[in-house]
Amino acid sequence: MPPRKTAAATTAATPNVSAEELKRYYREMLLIRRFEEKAGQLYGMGLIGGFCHLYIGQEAVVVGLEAAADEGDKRVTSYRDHGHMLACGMDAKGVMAELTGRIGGYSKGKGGSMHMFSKERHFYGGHGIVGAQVPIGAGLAFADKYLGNDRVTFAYFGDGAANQGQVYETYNMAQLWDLPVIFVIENNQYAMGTAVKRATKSPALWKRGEAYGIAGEEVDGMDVLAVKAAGQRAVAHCRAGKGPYILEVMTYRYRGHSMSDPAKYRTREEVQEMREKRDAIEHVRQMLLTGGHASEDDLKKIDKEIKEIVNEAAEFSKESPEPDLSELWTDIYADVAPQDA
Ligand SMILES: Cc1ncc(C[n+]2csc(CCOP(=O)(O)OP(=O)(O)O)c2C)c(N)n1
Ligand SMILES: [Mg+2]
Repeated sequence: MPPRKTAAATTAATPNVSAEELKRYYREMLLIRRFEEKAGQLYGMGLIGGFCHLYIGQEAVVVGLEAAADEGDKRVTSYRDHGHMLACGMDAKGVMAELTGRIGGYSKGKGGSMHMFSKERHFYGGHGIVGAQVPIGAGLAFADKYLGNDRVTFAYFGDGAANQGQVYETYNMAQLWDLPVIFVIENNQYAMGTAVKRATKSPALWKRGEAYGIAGEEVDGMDVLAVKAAGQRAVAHCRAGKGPYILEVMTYRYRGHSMSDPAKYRTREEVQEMREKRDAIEHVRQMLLTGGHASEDDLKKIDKEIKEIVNEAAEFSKESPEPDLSELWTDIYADVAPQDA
């Protein structure tokens, strides 16, 4: 990954960002990080079962792209989905309670980490099958095109998923039908224990869209403002009816693939270097401080607010009861076929 510009240079190059916006991004990224740290703790305490894939390190990707989205736009992603839910406005309590398998969770505690949805926030999961969300994303975009509105869909997937055949079938159809879908490749450098360079000889994943005539670009995913700017270009392209767009967002996950990861495929030094030199939250923090947009005290206040939200979510997720056995028989079939989108 190329070295990032200094905080001062980045501020100078992005004069159109207000202090309020910067603070919002700081707050949103911090919420994801603290939420994930808490989820990791609850997992360690045995309160979360099954798999749990944390998003720590990748926060700028989803916060930057949500900053480019409008109300009514849709999103669908993989199992590494807690950050996406929080960033699109889903409630931390409902997400955490789902992780602990409680009735107050988004799927009444019956789905867990990889099976949450919100019709209100246009969040369509949470998919455990690698790459499965990509054709689903194209389908969501197809619905919007069919209905004649100007919504766009963000279909997030990983560098590993980018080697799946269904991704390319989807590219072909999406371009053929000019579907308003943004394919977001979250390139965090690894697919479980496999580094990108061990899995492909053509590392510019976004360029694979060229074979189908799909426009795209690579973005620094540790810079929330760069992500937002690229997101705006992608959204404008889709809303103008020009078809899909690919964003390959270069990022890094600090934690293991899931909570059970022997971490033998990379060195501690590599992770430490990313944390120290490229951290997206620290980057915005420095921009706020050096630009005189916030004081240490202002930031401490934000940190405290976020901690409270996360602690409340954790309390709720412990106190909310487990679903009753009768819930086994509910939410299996839809009562009515959805008519709107
Ligand atoms: C079809 C399928 N094959 C394999 C797996 C096992 N698996 C789960 S996650 C994963 C790696 C995916 O990596 P990537 O797409 O880079 O996403 P990341 O975990 O880095 O976010 C694999 C192989 C699966 N869940 N589904
Ligand atoms: Mg990956």
